[in-house]
Amino acid sequence: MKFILSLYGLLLTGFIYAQPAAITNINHDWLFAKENKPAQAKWEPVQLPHTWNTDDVMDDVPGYYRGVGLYKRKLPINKKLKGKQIYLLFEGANQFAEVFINGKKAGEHTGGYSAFSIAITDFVNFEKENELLVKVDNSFNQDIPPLSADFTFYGGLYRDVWLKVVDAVHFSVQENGQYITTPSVNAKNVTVEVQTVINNSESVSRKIKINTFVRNKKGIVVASSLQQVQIKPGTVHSFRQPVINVKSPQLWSPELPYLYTVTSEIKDAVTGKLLDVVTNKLGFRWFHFDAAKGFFLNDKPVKLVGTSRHQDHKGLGNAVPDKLVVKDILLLKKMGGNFLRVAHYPQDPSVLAACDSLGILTSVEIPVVNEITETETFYSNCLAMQAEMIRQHYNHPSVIIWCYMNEVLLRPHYNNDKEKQKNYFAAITKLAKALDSVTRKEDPSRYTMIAHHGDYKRYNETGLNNIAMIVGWNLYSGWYGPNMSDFPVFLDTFHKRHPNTPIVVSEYGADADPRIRSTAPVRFDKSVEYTTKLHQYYFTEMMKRPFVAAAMIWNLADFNSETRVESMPHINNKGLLEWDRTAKDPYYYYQAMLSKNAFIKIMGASTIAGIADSSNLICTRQVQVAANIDEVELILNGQTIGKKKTVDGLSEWQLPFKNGNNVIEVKGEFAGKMHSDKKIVTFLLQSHHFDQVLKFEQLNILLGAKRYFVDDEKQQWIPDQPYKEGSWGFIGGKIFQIPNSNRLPYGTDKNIAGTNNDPVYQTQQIGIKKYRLDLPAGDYELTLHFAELLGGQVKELPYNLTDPERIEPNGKRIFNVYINGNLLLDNFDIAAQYGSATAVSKKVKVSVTGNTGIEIDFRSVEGEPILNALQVKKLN
Ligand code: GCB
Ligand code: CA
Repeated sequence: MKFILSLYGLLLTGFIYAQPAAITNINHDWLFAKENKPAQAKWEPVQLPHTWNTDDVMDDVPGYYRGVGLYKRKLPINKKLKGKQIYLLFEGANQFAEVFINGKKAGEHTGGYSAFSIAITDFVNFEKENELLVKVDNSFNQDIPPLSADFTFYGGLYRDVWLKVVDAVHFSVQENGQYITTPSVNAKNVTVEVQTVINNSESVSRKIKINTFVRNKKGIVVASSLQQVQIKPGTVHSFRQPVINVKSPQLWSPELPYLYTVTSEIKDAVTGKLLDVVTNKLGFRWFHFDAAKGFFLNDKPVKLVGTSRHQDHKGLGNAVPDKLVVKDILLLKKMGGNFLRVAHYPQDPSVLAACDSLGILTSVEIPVVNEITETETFYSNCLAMQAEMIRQHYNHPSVIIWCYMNEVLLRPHYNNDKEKQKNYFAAITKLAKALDSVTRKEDPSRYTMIAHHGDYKRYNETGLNNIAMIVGWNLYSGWYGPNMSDFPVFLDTFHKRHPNTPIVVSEYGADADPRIRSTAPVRFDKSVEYTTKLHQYYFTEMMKRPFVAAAMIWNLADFNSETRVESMPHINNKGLLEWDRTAKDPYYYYQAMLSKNAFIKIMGASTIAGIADSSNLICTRQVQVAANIDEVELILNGQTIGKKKTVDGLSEWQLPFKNGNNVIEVKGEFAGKMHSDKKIVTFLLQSHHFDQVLKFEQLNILLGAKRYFVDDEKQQWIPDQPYKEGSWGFIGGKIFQIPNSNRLPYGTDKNIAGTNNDPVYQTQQIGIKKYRLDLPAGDYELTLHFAELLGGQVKELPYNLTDPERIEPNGKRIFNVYINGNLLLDNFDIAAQYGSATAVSKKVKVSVTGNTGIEIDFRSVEGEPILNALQVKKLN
């Protein structure tokens, strides 16, 4: 909780140093309407942070409301404030905002991710109550980045809003009142240079004193400066204070993120009256990137390892309170991360404040993603966003990189018009150069970066590899690209060609749907196991290469991307944490690799289903233990299984699970002390043959799949098998694959309408002849699940990195289904009756007498019959 307090440092210092300015949060008592015209609005009460898109980004209807939303509230301004300057501070509004006071427009702001302030002194009425109205618009606008991206552009007043009252002479509120740099810094001595920006809104010239103090953590002043200046009426002036020396500084680092504070005060030179105060944090550190040896902090080599972060959260959209924002940074720290890529846009001020106090280095970027618009307005908006970002976040010791583009050559626009394409590429390069030079001018103390997708040739031809100081590569070999082993080859090749360019892996990762597990993980199956494997491989390869300065995992947590339709529609599942921040296995893998404290964790699901090994009443399954402990002992149900060495953070165990609850315990020694973990795994054992002693209750089978799935009702689904006598399985047909796709597909990635359990329907046995279950006599409930996987909308998605446009035939099939000779489905035509990519379930009661079991017959009338999933339940 320590730095929650420091977030409000500004407020607190107000009391401590008698700050005359007042800042009040006004998140409460708003009225909202999803409407363009105030007169027609149906108002509903809301509190900020707020977005209007929490629900419509999750439904089956493509798209979400992108338009105007109105926010209004009363704004009482005390009579005593006459003569003061009054501002509204918005930490962010997505993406275009206009501010009205008593019906008159006071100002506007373009861009959804920077803070802005609106001067309202001339608009407020000091005698009566005022009305504040904010019109926020998240419509597509070709001149405002981002134009397209793999995340959702939630509309709303989604960050904190404040009312700030200051004296006529005050530190600039419009940008930043205080800029701190350390022109020379080493372990013995630091020079601190402070520049203040002061506004005199009076009609007379004022003589003022500017006093700047550097205080250590205890509040003791370690250095100070004093300056007397004259400030002309109606002007804003920048003053560079005399350089301050701090001897024997306590340095800032991830291990010890020591923060000083720098406070500047304005006093009337004649009366001595305190007019305004501004305080920022300061950390003493120096750094550089070496193209061959990586990153150095305070002259020590540091491998930067961390994640990117999107700002949304389950149930809240992008309207996330500071407390949850800060929780993310704590989770990153707990994992052992020392880096955060604030992607793909500047985020809430509490992000960088937390990184400062927790010792996490960062890069921050503006949202120029995927593509640009070739207009002057687009360019000037980009440049303005970059300048806002740098000025607003200038003082954070955590920030070391300013980035300004992400994968801008992902879609080679104008592929059929080479002349236009040449011009478009030239415009991108020109914009990159302009952004890079603005960045270096605004802030010569930090590095510039662009993040590219893995197409070396395109970025080289356009010159984009040679503009920023650091090149970032977003690499997905083994995910969008077929082979994981292409990853180290790419790194080595680039480094050889550009031996003088520092490089970072600005993104890598794979989707893990926490509901999906596999004992034979493959690319695109969305299993947690595949993703753990990919992370282990990537991380190991990067650690071997000192020239790779940073490993930035994509992403800290799952996030909303409304256009994405995969096993979990609208969600990008590349998070180490789920959308609600529950940890997935890869998070534990990193914790084992990075954590300095003892760490031991039994990974895997806590409910598992599986078929018994031959006729034994056990099922052998692999369990991974993540640890930074050399040797681990594992105990299953009270019996020791043995000891194993941890290799690359993991030990792997083949465990014989029995039906019901199994207790797993692991333990090992770290720095002379024992550490342990314990987990209860509920195993749902399925008979190998129906004649086994195990009582048959239920069987849930995914056809055409090698993965396991837990549905909404916590039912366990297992992969299919070919029919075996005395058991069950399919007869005939083959696994469904997406036609004409060079991605090795795992079923379809379409959103299956009418269900949240998409993985039940995304795979199928195509051309199936029969399904047999040799069940004993009794009454059963049988459910057959179908979905036509061909046809319907095949969307070309902007995040789709390597796949060419896909041509898919329509699904056309008509078939009859018989159960034990009785016709269940007559001329069943799924596409015609229900449409494509729609869940269809057929339930029937079946009485088995004698030893007939259940036999399902599929007979084609036209095309190939299909079955996606099957459930049998024993009745009574
Ligand atoms: C990328 C993009 C990022 C996507 C990610 C993905 O390369 O930069 O915005 O979310 O890939 O998951 O596809
Ligand atoms: Ca905030």
